[in-house]
Amino acid sequence: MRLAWLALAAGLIAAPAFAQQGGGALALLQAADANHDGSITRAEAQFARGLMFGRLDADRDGYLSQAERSAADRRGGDQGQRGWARADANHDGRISRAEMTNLPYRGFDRLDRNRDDVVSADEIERARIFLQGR
Ligand SMILES: [Ca+2]
Ligand SMILES: [Ca+2]
Ligand SMILES: [Ca+2]
Repeated sequence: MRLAWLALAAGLIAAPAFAQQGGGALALLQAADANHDGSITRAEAQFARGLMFGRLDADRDGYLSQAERSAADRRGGDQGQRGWARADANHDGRISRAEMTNLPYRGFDRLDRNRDDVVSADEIERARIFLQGR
């Protein structure tokens, strides 16, 4: 259960390869809250994913190459390759910023229980309680 929630929270903004360890998922949630109002809008989730793309795109050519994805997988753990294959919508072997930001926001959608396109403070709190195993 705990692991599932961790993956879910990471999936809130992360593309597949970034399941983080320990408190990483909560840190991701908090980092996504760009205006620090305690809730995360879909736009904030998209923005956070764009930032992550920027960090991974080491040569800044606007695409994640195989080598850049491998580096991310080494940092981020295991669930990488399948997710990357899914992300490459036009099958050109590299992931564009649009392909990454257009990936489904499964974690976001799961946390946003009332479907208002905002993960509210109490929806985050619910996730936090699960993540901390209480
Ligand atoms: Ca916010
Ligand atoms: Ca690149
Ligand atoms: Ca592509």
